[in-house]
Formats: sequence, structure tokens, C-alpha cells
Amino acid sequence: EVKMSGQKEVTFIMVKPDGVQRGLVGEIIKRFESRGFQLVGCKMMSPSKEHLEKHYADLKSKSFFPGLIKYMSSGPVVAMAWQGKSVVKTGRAMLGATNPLESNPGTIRGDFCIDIGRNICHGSDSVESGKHEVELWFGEKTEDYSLCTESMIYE
Ligand code: 3AN
Repeated sequence: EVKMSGQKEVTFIMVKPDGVQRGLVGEIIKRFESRGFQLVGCKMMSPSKEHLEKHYADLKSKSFFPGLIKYMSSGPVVAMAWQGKSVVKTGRAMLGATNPLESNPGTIRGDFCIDIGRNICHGSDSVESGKHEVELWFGEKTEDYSLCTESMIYE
């Protein structure tokens, strides 16, 4: 089971197909690593429509849902689990607002995109959904490195 408290908090960050196609995988990983978070799961994959519909179940009634699923199926994604103190909230802040035109410069979306339907990355919106999404995309196969951080300042 994925632990949720303190420095073991996890979030699910995904580079969407447009982010992969535009060569932004390294940039996004670099920002999370530089900030001090730990990459505990990472895979490139082409998720099935059924899997994406589970991931976006909350949005099923939205008019943009079919387009969203089509876009998310348009190429491979990079699915990642990141761990660390307040990683869910801080991760969201690093991604920027859902609509890139409202994302502040300095955020990933604020620096690299302009279209809400092509906003290059996903990040869990609560500690609960972080845990749920990491389990949905990785099952039990993420590592917990939080005991290997004695040289870091985390306490
Ligand atoms: P976030 O990804 O910031 O949590 P959600 O969960 O509201 O935002 O939306 C999930 C995804 O659905 C967004 N990342 C975006 O790609 C797409 N989306 C959201 N709102 C719209 C919209 N009005 N038109 C087109 N796509 C949208």
C-alpha cells in the first residue's frame, strides 16, 4: 500500500502525448528532481481508452470528454509517481492552472503551452487522488525511497 503522510506523500504526474511529442519529458522531470522530489515510478506507455476512462471517470459527463480521451490516446505518455513532502499541492503549483492562459509564467504550463486541450501534463489534485492514481497506473510496483534520504534535509 502506498503511504500518504509526510515525506511519503505521493502524486501521479503524467506527461501527456503533446508533452512527449514536443520533447518536454526531461524538462518536467528536471523541475521535479531539482525541487527535491523523488521519482519512485516511471514508465512510457500507450494507455488503453478503457484505462483513460477510469483515470478521467470524474469528467465523464463533460462535453470535452470524448475529445480528451482521443487526445490522450494520440501517442505515448510518460506516467510517473513522485514522492515527497507536500508533493501533491506543490506539484499542482509547479504545473500551473488547468487553463494554460491562466497559468503563471514559471509554471510548466505557463512556460510551455497555451491551449487547455493540449496542456502537456497531469497532476493529482488531492492526496487521496494521488494515492488512487498511483495505484491505478502502477499497481503496487512503486518504490518507497523515503528511508534512503539520510543525506537529505527531509525530516
Ligand atoms: P487538471 O488536469 O488541471 O486537474 P481537470 O481534471 O479539470 O484539470 O481536467 C482534466 C483535463 O481535461 C485537463 N488537463 C484538460 O486536458 C482537459 N480539460 C479540462 N477542461 C477542459 C475544457 N474546458 N476543454 C477541453 N479540455 C479540457
